[in-house]
Amino acid sequence: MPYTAPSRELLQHLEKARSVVVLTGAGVSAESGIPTFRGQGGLWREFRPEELATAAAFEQRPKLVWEWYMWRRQLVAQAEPNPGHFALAALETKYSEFTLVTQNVDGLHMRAGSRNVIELHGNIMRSRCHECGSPAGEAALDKDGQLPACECGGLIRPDVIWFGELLPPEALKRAWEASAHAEVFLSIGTSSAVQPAAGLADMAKRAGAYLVEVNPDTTEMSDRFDEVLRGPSGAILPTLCEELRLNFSRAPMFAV
Ligand code: BV8
Ligand code: ZN
Repeated sequence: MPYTAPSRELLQHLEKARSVVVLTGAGVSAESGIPTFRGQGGLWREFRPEELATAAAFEQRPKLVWEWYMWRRQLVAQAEPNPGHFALAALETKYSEFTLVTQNVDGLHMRAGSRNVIELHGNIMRSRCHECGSPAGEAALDKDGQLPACECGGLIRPDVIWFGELLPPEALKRAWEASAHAEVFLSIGTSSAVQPAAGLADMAKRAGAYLVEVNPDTTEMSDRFDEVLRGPSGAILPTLCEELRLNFSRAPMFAV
């Protein structure tokens, strides 16, 4: 698929910047075989994510919601980081202040070697109690369909943030602070449809950052970006690294 090459202006900004913020969404993991939320692959059985990723859905149909997450967990377990993930890990090494804010819950950025990662929406491979919030490791629906329960009696759920739930305050504060000081803000593989994550781009813009969108399609915020690179992140981000003379391997750079 043809894609837009980074402009000279963007390369100059990236050469001179001290602080860079990247916001990623499901599109970055699409080339790792994980379906996006709102693309054609986003459906599971006859449900849309917004119908299942809520506390109400879990309270009403915990087994159905767990089955959706078990299906996604095995997709994540089989997935490998793609060149876009590795390119972001390489990009991070170039800056003293680099923050990768992700809406994704698949952990692929850390597996690719990214270090300063903020998981705004949690992590699908972890579980926690829906009542008391205690961490519950990787507790899951067992093969007989038994729902995992906490000692407090509450049901255990995936450790992700559902619609209508507050984001982890510490993570959100760090993401806001980083965006308010960004000199370059790259929004990659997100439809910019979900708040408060999508609002980070506006914060960076108000702080005078150079805003770049990397996405094969237009999004509801495309016209607010200084530059849009139309195409898949798995192709565009390695090109960006090559233009910045950053070499990167496809293997995680740090033993994790
Ligand atoms: C909150 C974790 C305060 C779970 C997710 C009414 C009532 C309650 C809340 C609201 C309301 N109205 C609005 C809200 C706020 C709501 C919201 O924003 N709703 C939207 C839908 C309108 N937000 C919340 O509820 C947040 N909490 O606001 O709390 C509050 C509390 C009570 C009442 C009011 C406010 C919580 C939001 C977090 C929800 N959890 N996920 C899970 O994963 O199971 S969100 C979910 O959407 C994922 O995390 C996902 O990452 C995120 C955003 O989606 P994208 O990542 O952008 O994915 P998408 O499929 O949309 O797009 C993919 C893009 O990639 C596309 O553009 C595509 O073109 C592109 N692409 C495809 N291939 C490639 C590519 N790009 C690059 N390369 C490729 N190869
Ligand atoms: Zn509990």
